Amino acid sequence: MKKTIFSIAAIATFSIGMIGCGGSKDGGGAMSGSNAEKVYVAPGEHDEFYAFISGGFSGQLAVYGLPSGRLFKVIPVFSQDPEKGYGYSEETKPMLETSHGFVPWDDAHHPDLSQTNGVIDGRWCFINGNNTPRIARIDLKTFETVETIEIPNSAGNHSSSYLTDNTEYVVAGTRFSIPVPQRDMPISEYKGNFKGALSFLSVDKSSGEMDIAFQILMPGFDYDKAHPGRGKSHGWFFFTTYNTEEANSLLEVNASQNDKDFIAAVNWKKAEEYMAAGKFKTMPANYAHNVYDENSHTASTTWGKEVKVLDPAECPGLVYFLPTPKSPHGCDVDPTGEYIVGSGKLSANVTVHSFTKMLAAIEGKKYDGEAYGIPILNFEDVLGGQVVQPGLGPLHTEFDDKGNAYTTFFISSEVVKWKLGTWEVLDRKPTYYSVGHLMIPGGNSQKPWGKYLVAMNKITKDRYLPTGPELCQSAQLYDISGDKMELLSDFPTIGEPHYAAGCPADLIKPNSTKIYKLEVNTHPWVAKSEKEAKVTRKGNEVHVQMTMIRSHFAPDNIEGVKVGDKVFFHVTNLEQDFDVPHGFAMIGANTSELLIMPGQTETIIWEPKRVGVWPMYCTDFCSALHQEMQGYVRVSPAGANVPLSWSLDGE
Ligand SMILES: [Cu+2]
Repeated sequence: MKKTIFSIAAIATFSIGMIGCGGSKDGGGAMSGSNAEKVYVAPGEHDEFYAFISGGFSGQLAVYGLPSGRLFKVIPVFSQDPEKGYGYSEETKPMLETSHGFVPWDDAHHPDLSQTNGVIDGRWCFINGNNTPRIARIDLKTFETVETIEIPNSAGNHSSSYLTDNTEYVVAGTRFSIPVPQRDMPISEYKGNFKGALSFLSVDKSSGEMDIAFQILMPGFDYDKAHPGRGKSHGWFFFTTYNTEEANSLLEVNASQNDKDFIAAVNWKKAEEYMAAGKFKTMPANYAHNVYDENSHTASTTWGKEVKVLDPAECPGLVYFLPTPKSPHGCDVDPTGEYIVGSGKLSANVTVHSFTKMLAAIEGKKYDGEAYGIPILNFEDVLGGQVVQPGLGPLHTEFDDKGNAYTTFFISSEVVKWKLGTWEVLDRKPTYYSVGHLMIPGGNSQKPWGKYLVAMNKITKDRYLPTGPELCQSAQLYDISGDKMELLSDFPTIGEPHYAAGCPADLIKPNSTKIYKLEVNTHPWVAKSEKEAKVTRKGNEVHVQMTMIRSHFAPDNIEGVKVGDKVFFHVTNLEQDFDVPHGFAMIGANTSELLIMPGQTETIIWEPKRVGVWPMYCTDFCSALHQEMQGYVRVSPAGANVPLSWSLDGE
């Protein structure tokens, strides 16, 4: 066993060493004259594409423009963000609620954009949290996270979040199999007892709201990646599995024993039939469903108490296993829906399965045995073709609109372009270094826009100015409009740029929200004008309904607060102009600032601990008199009888 570990480590070290010394062979370098022009977006001009790049272990989602690689916004999703007050303000704290309590961090991996008829429609972006299994939905009108839902019976929510052609479902497959239901049992009894849940969440056509429609309780493998069938394979979903050995320790060796693992092909249309026929079991569950209301600017949590579960052994035709070379990672479906690309990390070739052949094999009932009641098809019967020895360590594949596929190779650190159907390698370009995912705008739909390719790299070594032991991770932009790929630029990313989704800016830009309308604000503590601003006391709770407009708070002098009070600042931004947020900060508050958009109300709690007169101020530079946007709160001793009063300019 030890020998195997050493040899895998040796290959990795050798390869990284090799590419580290390689340097660029792109003639004049990536930023030679014409390439620089291709990524140059003149001041004031807009980029052609949006790219939504996951922040990986930052838990967030970052918005970039292509081709410039400029960062526009970090959208907080699964992690608290003091810059925006997300997860700190009373209104947004519920977004991070889970059955494990308040979880202010996650590991965000795979964004995917909503689709209509297999084409990106620019409405929502979904992304998964791996660690405490969740899926989030971001509204692309406001670029805010508006929903998070926890996935019960799941662990390491990795084969997630991918969408079907009409956004009927977003899926969440468990990476780790676990006891279902969770219980106290010996780990050594893993095999045959642990289960892997594949969850299908329905998405409401108008509101976008998610609901767990059903789960399929699969054998105890690891469900790594997934993609929907599309076009001709619409109605199916494909998941790569590894650890079909069902090992529970030293997986780098023990889960690499089988020559082939599986792609699980799930017929979700069939699942709908079984659900309608009542073939499910209802299991008790407890999961948080958090929804942000745009009018009250407030999130709330409801608790799911049960989940409907299908057992594939009792539902013939629901799931089939396609053998695929060992330890596959990516599971990618081409724009026509015919080809399912399985990338065996430890395989010399990239194996492509044929959907048509799969249907024929199922029709002919040609099986090569079964696993836990799920039929296994013959490898040769479902083989569409193989790209022979294209590189080392294939991970992920995306597609352009000309019948080409692009696969990343982690170990040999390159992107390889190959032809669907003929399987010939057409081009290869190095990445700097150790590429994971790649993204072509629309490359995960029936309609890719095959102009640019973004490679997301794990290691950057000598690519940027050093910043101590921690270097940025990075994306690289390639022009793929011609026969040969051309490296155009590098740009650093936040966290780990795990995966990304992109689309033409025109699908999103015209719908972007500019302000929240004050007249529809239904926040219970809103003050819609300075006249409505007031301070009220309920026991030791002091509620300040404060307004802000360039460049003052109302009120800006408050007296009668005492040590031991809990002061709620409910702050409404009265501005009704685009791009005029105000911030709010209070000295000694054990929380973040508030960043409040025009028309919005947000709340922070301040518990003053010391007697004195304490200032507050606006944190977001809002006008020429931004520095004048300030005020004071007088804090008296606990037993004092200073009456509660508030004023603006003495009134
Ligand atoms: Cu201000």
